[in-house]
Amino acid sequence: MAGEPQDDCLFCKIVAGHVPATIVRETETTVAFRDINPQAPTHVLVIPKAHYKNAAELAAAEPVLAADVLREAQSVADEEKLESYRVVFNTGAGAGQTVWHAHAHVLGGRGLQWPPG
Ligand code: D5M
Repeated sequence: MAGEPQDDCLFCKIVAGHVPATIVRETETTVAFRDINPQAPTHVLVIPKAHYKNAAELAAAEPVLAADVLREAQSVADEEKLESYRVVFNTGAGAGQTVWHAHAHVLGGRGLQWPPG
């Protein structure tokens, strides 16, 4: 069911503490941890603790929680002292989504090109 932990979800396992991660922030509703394959000097993933398969499903079901994720992205940027940063929600396999639990990539610490690849 939407929002419930999924046994086969890697990020639900990180939320539960069953898979290790370098956690940089945690709130009642979100967790932020370093990406295992960083694409920038700062590359942190912010996730809702509740399981939704992508950002669109999250925003439709729990808009306040979606806002929590965005607020945490800013908090990560503040902690990492990022003047500029990018927040990315890859949505769908064609856009590069590989983990089917909504997550915001927070990228910064270097110049970022536009358009992205
Ligand atoms: O982003 C999924 C991201 O998740 C990708 O950048 C790698 C990262 N990842 C995968 N496994 C881990 C673990 N165990 N810890 C931290 N980060 C991880 P997507 O947008 O779905 O491609």
